[in-house]
Amino acid sequence: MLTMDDIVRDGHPSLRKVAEEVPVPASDEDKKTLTQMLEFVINSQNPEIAKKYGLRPGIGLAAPQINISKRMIAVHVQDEKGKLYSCGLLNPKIISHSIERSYLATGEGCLSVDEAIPGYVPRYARITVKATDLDGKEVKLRLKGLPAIVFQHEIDHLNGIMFYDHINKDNPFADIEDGTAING
Ligand code: UDB
Ligand code: ZN
Repeated sequence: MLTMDDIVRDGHPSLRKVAEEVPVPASDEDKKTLTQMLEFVINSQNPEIAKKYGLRPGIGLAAPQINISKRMIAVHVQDEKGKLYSCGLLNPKIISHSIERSYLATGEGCLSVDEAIPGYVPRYARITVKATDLDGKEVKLRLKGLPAIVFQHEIDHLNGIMFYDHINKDNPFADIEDGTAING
């Protein structure tokens, strides 16, 4: 199983590369990697397993974070109504988005960043994502709230972008225009 030791930290070149598209249907190896990534996020939210292996409770993970420069992400997160988004996806792409923004009221963190970096991270409030799932099926997801934020954070990793790249350098907590705060 994957643990925090498998996750590369800020400064590692993998986090700044544009990751490669994954050929579909996925190879057994790519499917195995993606399944392990999804297992990691699920395990990390299990208090007993997280404590035993010292895992931070993650809601998403991108392949470049385990030093694999391929366009794969895993997400395990609930929206405000308790609807669970639990999936491993290949080649996720934002095909449309709102003009309206949203941001986590607490700011963001990252499994690859050990220190806290304060500030608002502006995201699109609503996105539509197209991707291939672990069964090789094409999926289209319409997302808002926390799930929309997680998908944007993970897809950024596939493009070598870190959350703090989006923080206003002069005033980290500057008002986000057309932005709604989300209380994760
Ligand atoms: C996380 N978790 O998993 F708003 F119930 C973060 C860590 C880095 C703090 C573990 C997180 O934000 N949990 C959370 C947030 C809420 C409500 C709630 C739980 N990531 C994943 C990551 O680094 N992926 O690359 C960072 C998140 C910041 C915004 C979305 C992903
Ligand atoms: Zn991250």
